[in-house]
Amino acid sequence: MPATEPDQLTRYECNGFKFPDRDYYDRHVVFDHVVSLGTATQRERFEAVSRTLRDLLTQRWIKTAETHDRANPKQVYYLSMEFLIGRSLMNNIINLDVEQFVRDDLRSDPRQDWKEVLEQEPDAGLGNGGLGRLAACFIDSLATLQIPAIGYGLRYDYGIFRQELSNGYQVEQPDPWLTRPDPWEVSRPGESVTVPLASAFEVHAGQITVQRGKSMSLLGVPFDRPVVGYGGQTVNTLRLWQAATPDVFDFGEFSGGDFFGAVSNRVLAESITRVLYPDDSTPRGQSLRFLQEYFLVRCSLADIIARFRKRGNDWSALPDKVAVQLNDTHPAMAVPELMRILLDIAHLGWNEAWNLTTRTLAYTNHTLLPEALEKWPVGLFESLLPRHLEIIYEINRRFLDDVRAKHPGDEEKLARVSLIEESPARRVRMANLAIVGTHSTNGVAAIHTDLLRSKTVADLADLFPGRFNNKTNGVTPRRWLQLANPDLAKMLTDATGGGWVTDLPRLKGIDSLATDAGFQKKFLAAKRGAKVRFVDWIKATAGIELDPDTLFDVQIKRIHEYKRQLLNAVQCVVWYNRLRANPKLDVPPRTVLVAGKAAPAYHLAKVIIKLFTSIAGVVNTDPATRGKLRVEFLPNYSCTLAEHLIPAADVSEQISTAGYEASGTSNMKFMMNGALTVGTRDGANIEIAEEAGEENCFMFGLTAEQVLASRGWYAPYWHYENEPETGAALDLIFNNHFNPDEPGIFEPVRETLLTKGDYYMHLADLGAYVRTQEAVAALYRDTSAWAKKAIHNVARSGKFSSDRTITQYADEIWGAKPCPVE
Ligand code: 4GP
Repeated sequence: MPATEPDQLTRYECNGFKFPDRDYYDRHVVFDHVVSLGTATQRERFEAVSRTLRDLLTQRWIKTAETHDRANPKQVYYLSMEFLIGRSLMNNIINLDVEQFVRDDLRSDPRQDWKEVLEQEPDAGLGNGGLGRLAACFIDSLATLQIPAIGYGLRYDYGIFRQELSNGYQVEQPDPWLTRPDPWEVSRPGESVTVPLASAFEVHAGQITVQRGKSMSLLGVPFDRPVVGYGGQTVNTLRLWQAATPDVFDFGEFSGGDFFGAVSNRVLAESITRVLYPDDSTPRGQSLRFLQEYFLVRCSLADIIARFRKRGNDWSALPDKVAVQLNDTHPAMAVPELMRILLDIAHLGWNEAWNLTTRTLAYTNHTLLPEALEKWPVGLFESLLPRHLEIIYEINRRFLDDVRAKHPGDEEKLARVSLIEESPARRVRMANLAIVGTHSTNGVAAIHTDLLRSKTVADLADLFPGRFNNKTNGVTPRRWLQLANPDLAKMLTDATGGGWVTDLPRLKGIDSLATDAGFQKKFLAAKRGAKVRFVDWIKATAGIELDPDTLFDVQIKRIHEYKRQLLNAVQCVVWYNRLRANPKLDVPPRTVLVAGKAAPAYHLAKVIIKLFTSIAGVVNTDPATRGKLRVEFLPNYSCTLAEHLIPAADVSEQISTAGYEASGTSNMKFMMNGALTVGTRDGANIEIAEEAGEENCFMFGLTAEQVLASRGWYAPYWHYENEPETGAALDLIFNNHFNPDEPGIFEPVRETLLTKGDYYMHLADLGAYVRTQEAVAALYRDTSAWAKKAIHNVARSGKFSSDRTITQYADEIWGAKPCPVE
């Protein structure tokens, strides 16, 4: 190994980056792992590649922080319990724009297997679904737009569980993603934060037991990950907190002979960031989660305020220098915590503290499902955070006085808007706290914001009409197009002259090529290339063999009744029946691909997975369907799986009951990759159809108004009894056709769809859905007509870049501007 000084190792310079010699990489292989170059594993090579790239971005990372400290701009802080970032290696290569360097140098190691190297990186699965992935897209856009921003989250030891299938049932396995060193993160114990609690606690099965009369402190240790903006000018930070204890080791207990007691506090403290709650849109009652939320808020605000003061700012400048966005209600304790800081530490008066707090904080709502709106027992606050409760009571007292003055005598309104729910038990309503304590409440798609305003929190929207605003979601084109779909990306660059990666509306440039036969041909070739890549990958990683020359019809998302995977399942059975009745039925061969995780405690969601695997087991072996219909449930849905599958999709299934999906974001990823949406008029599907043109989508089903209007009289039995195909498909499921060895396991499906009234109105939409799928099949026969619509979708997807979304947040909520790093 040559003992050269780092500077002399510089080989060439491009884009302001000094590229190290491959020696850097070799050194990381050898010295980080103490192995010879010849014997290093692919995992060790992955770490060495990543470390070399981290070396490369380090200077920009330091410079970014220094520039922000010096310029003292308004800084954005994104607080989120979830960041579903996935893998970082390819994303950083693309955003640093160093693909050539990597190809020429880092990949010239003859013993390296690049595909294997990429597979070594675990997905950082620190989130459940949409909300967590949105946070990851947002920090990418913030860095790309050169907006000074820090994401704050938790460094869970275990991310979202790994889903295995056993006899077709979901089995949850732990995801210890940090068992090997993570090459991207930097721990900064010197910047740890103390988190005091009024009572000590014990943890058992996600619940804490408070031990009164004894207080306790935790320590938040920050771990930083680089967030590289496209082009590598700005490298922002994602700071994840890990829980520890300030008194690592109790020498008193140890010398007294209690060896286990001496480290028990440490074990207890670490349990705070042990696991991500695997719950999505279901009740989140577990008290350990309450502590996690407080821990995130306490650490992040301490850090924010320390930085704000270090830059020499006066307290009164807080809203001019700091914008804190609360990703859902999970970090809503930021309201009383910031008040506590301003009252007890800065010693400001109530009115000034309140004014600064509300102008600094803003809140995003991500769901209308009432069961997902968080409410924490007053008792938890009383024993652990009494000062915060005191502040919440005082906020509420003043707020209710105002409401009383505006609406004298309206006690019911008062009860509805109060921050405290009185019965059945006294609980703090976190959504009300977030709306009252911030200057902005936004929904994530136009229809969602309208429903939020007019239905979910109508009273509060009346009281604060100016606070409510819409920010339709977006996704980052870096990961979801450039990285995920290299063939299409290259085509788009050739056809538009480039620039779309940071200015997605430029894709409009290909709109006029939608009817160009040559362009269509290239487009279809890129789609086939993506299919082949996916087919190869899923065979290598999951052992599933698929035919790329079939229509790929894809539904990927958390399994939930409102997302209506059941509608898809029943539809598959309808087609199966048609093919059994008429094996010569002329339909294009279709592969229905479904993936998603069910929350471990959500029984029906797990039954839905078993239904798909059971249908697959029968349909895929029946000669009547051979070469015509294939159903496959893909295990362990993840960011990485989505990156492989979305480019390969022909059809994007977005079939939630209208009025229930806040936005959806996979719908946008599919659109930019040229899949046609089969969708209800829900969430961002509506805006997708507006942009793409109705004629380029397959919209069907009840509207949100129709769903609401028919609640009183809707009768699923009518459909079961009067629509022959509906009845026949359901009977096949109920009569154990797909599960002869486990009779009765689909009774919960009967209960949901019939006995309990089909709350999500699957059967109301089934007929229209099947007719829509007929139209899909007919269009797919006409390759050119299909390509034309798909190209229009890509061309018109510009609105759905998270760069647009973040620009709107920056302009309309945060008042934040880019701060270029020279
Ligand atoms: C999700 C919504 O279900 C989805 O419609 C939306 O696109 C996404 O947030 C991002 O805004 N909600 C969650 C959640 O993930 O945990 O509530």
